Amino acid sequence: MNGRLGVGALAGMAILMGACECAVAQFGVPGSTLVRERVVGIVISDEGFPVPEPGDQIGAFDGELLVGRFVFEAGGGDGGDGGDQPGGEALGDNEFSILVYGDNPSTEDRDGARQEAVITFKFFDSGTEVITNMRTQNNQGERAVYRYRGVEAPPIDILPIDLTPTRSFNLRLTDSAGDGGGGGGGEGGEGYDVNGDGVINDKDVVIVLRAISGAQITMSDGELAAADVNDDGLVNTQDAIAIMRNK
Ligand SMILES: [Ca+2]
Ligand SMILES: [Ca+2]
Ligand SMILES: [Ca+2]
Repeated sequence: MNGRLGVGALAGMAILMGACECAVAQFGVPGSTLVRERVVGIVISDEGFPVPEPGDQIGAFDGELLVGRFVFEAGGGDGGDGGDQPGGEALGDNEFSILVYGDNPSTEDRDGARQEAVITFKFFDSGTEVITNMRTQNNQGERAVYRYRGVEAPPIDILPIDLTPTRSFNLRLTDSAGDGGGGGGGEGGEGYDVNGDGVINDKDVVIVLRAISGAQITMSDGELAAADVNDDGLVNTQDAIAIMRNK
């Protein structure tokens, strides 16, 4: 009985989906709050990865919660769901501008990104309908950790200027399962940032190697915990290798 109902429902869904000519919003529309931060940058597509095309999307997430979205359009720009550019400047083909909505502290529900939460990004290729993880990088090409610091800005339509703070990060498409998967890597690779400076680079590897070699004999519990990036209770070469792979 249930099985038959299930098949019927699936068939109905398939018909509905087939009939819908509208652009499917793969990442949905994030809830809008007045706490905001804009992230601008470019998408870096290594060989074998999709290149942004009109209809493709970037979703910004705090954990599972969608907190921002950008839709690529022909001739730059976005899908008009809040990522709109101040002054209507056109964006380059691989440029993005995402408005990331923060949690409204006066509501009980989590309706946006939490302050200092690590924001992760995913890319939706509308041609293949494949979703690919993205890595946050700084302008030096180092892997960076984006922690949310949105502020409550007055509504844009009241003031002629946009007071939304803007931060710059580039997003590199990656096949790394990365985010939150497997051990202490944590969302967005924050666990690999041993010294907590927002960047995952050789400095973090060096700290772990120092701890292993005994060169740095006085490490606080906090530093030791940070150095144990795969969270197995030991600080050893596996942690150093994990950082090398994820920087
Ligand atoms: Ca809230
Ligand atoms: Ca670091
Ligand atoms: Ca470890």
